[in-house]
Amino acid sequence: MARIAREEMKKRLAVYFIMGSQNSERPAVDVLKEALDGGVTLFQFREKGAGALQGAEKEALARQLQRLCRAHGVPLIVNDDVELAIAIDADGVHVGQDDEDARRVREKIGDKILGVSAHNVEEARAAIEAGADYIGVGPIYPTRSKEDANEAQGPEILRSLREQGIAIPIVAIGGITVDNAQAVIEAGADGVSVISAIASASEPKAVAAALAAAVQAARSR
Ligand code: TZP
Ligand code: MG
Repeated sequence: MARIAREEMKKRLAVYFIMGSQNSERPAVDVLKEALDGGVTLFQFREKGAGALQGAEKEALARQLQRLCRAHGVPLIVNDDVELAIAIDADGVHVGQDDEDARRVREKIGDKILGVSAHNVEEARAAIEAGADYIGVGPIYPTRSKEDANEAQGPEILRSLREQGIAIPIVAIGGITVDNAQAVIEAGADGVSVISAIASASEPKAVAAALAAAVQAARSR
């Protein structure tokens, strides 16, 4: 397998759903199933924070979610756990600035997808240099889903990165909803990444479909 092509990566980032068992009152499998039916294009397993599963339980859930993703032809990315990603042969890994060094992760995962969180142009350039396939930029809007989140930067950060020549696929994250999704695509993101908009929705399928429609509409402007 070769590294994912830039255009394919951009397409895949359209509706990037992130979830762990801690993000919903409902079973993660049920929520993901509905979200995939609604049109999620990429999934990240992010088992983190109070009450997060560990060890064999974490791996078992990852494998269950992976089965669903595969049935829908949607790649599964593992957050900050290279060993798990390799053990289950996931499609990729996402790391933050405080996680394992992106360059080392690239060495370990070969051609799998590598995503790196970046908050400014320096971090974006370093991520590209380290071999990232995409960067996650945020929080764009205030979020309650990440305890140690930085301050919200607004869609302007996306515009600013693009103006400074950052051409790598970008997914925006943090407080994104159906109502503000178009604004972040218009500012320069290739897709939107959400936890609560889908994981806390009473109808995950409808929200995923609405996000997909909003991204499509903004892209074709
Ligand atoms: N990184 C920056 S903000 C965030 C992460 C993981 C949480 C996004 O969650 P939500 O519920 O979509 O705001
Ligand atoms: Mg992290």
